[in-house]
Amino acid sequence: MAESQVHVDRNLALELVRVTEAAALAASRWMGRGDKNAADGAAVEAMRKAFDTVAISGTVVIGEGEMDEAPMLYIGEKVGLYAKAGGGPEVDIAVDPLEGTTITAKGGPNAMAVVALAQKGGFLHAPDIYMEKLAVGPGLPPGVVSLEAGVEENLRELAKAKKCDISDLVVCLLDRDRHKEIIKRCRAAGARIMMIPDGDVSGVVAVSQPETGVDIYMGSGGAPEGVLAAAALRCIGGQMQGKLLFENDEQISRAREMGVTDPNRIYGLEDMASGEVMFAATGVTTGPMLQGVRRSAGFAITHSIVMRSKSGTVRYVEGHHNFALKPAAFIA
Ligand code: VTB
Repeated sequence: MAESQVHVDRNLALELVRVTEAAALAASRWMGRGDKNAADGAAVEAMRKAFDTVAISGTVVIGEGEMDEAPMLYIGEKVGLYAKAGGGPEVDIAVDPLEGTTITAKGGPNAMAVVALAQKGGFLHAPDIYMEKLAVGPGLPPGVVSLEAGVEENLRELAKAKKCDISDLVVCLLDRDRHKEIIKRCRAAGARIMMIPDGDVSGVVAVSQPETGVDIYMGSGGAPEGVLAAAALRCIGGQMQGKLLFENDEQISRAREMGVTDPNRIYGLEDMASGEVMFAATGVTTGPMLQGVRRSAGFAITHSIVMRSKSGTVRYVEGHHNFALKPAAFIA
């Protein structure tokens, strides 16, 4: 293994938490204020600044959009302490500074700031289109569910592997009209359903957290969010498949430019996030995965998760932030 990769592995996981903490702290100021763009903008800016202190030479591969449509954290942007000077470990970065902008604007549950890091070339360069997703937790036979199988078959096979009835299973998916058919078929098969308003990164990750009660994630959501969720599952365990859902030829040719060779390909976990991967998220508003930011005068408490694929260690980090002592860049 290259020297630089050893360095990545040893030192970076906790540094990533500081990046998601900064974004979550900034976004939390906008909770329930009805302005999702302001909430998102604050998270992006704080995350971008926080990256400047992280000892990497990073390239954003999943970000806020193309260079001409996003001022910061755009795809291709170099971030990190060594981004300009060179040196330092070269890594690829996937970000969603505020996963759940509408949730935050409404003060709803389960918004969070998310970052993942991989060795160079480790992430699928997913275009900003929809992805069909399917995920189940760890400890199940490989291929127990598949995007090639129907809803009923997947539920049947999962129930068999879990030695339970289909009626014991909980399917999580985004509450969207486009999911009417899946919902109908799940209900007809006897499964129970948990619909989430937004935030399918944590929806997917929920399959690997037994305390959430979610057995399987189905349905379509953002492709970039799919890659972030894949990074998390690489660390925490579980199975996931993703298929890009192209709506027109322009999207297909754009994806080809980004390296997608087969538009019909079904991606596995390793195809979306390979090699050594790290994942960090900080809660903005409270959900099943993380507590949201709690603020008082000059003080805030954050709750984060950080994990590494190499060790499989999952850490929950509670940060107590004293604004009187914090560098201005981290207080937004
Ligand atoms: C999901 C969800 C995001 O986009 O990926 C979703 O995780 C998919 O798009 O929080 P639609 O909203 O069009 O269904 C978000 O909701 C962010 O926009």
